Amino acid sequence: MRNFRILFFIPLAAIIAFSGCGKKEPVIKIGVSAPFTGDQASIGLTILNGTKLAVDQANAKGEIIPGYKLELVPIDDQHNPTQAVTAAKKFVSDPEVLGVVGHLNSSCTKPASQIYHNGRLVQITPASTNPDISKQGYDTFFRVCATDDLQGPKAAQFAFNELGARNIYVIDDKTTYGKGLADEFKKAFEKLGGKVLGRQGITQGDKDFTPLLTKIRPLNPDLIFYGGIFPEASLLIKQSKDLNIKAPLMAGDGIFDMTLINLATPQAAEGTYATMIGTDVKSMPQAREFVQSYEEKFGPIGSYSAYSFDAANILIDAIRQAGTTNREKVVEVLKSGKTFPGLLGQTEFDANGDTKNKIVSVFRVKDGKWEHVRTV
Ligand code: ABU
Repeated sequence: MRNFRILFFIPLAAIIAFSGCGKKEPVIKIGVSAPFTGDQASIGLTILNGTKLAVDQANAKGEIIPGYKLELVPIDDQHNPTQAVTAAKKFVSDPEVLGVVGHLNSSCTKPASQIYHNGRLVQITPASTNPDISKQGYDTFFRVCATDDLQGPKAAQFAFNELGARNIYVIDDKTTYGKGLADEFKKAFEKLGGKVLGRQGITQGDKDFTPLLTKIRPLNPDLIFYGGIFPEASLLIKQSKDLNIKAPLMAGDGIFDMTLINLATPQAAEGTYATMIGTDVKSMPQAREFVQSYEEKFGPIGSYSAYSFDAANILIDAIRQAGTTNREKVVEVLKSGKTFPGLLGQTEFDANGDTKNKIVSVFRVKDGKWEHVRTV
């Protein structure tokens, strides 16, 4: 019996080898990197899922370049700049990778962008909003969302003009994004005539903000502005409510996630404000099909689902237009000033790789959900 098996398997292996059945189909790889595990995973996964949906749909529709299939290569950067640079090096060293969607955190995107530039590999970030990233002169860098030099002032105008805030306290998480956004907010708020009662930096991963909030309470601010991401924001909200601080918390896109509400508790999160770096995608008729397909596969759409879907589709379109697996040609298509239609409207990149769509929306937590207030 054993001899029979050997006699059967050797010719079968030979047939597979010589017929080409075992040969790998040519692929074009799309990298995607963000925190897929850890405390920021719920927003990082919206980037993975939005990109995956775009890649799956492109593969289902047909070939991008005749003979090639798209393959998604995800790498978890754990919102750690060193890991992000390692991920960028891995993508760059694989000649089959023609572009990357990522990263989430500006503190990751900024150092990684140099690696992509050296490797002539296109990077499109769906979420990193620090404005300095696109001022480094890297022509491989592109971004589909608005930046914090718009988001900060728009938030300040909303706080001053619409919420009537005059005396505020500013906290940030000392990251490229958090500090940068808080700086932009503070500058614009003071220019409007508002007063900043104090400012304090915290560290990502900190859990107890009671000493800081106890210091803030007697100042009686109208609003607390936070530059940072939802894990720390949710604790700031919960602990400020526990201390009976009346001031609502306002922050940028980094807190626009259902996890913030769940972690802070819906009761404590009620009345929290967040700006978002684009429109209210979910309510747009042209996004209905996307929302349905996404939710069937992954559950409710999240903060960067639509942004990463557009970023991936723009990248795929650029590869299709380049018609070759040469990275430099993909860069050239994206730099050419072409317009790419998508959920976020017509995306056209400026000379620095930033989208010309400069839209910021305000959301507020109402009845345990994020509610679109208006586009500002
Ligand atoms: N834009 C908010 C989260 C990502 C970042 O810019 O760091």
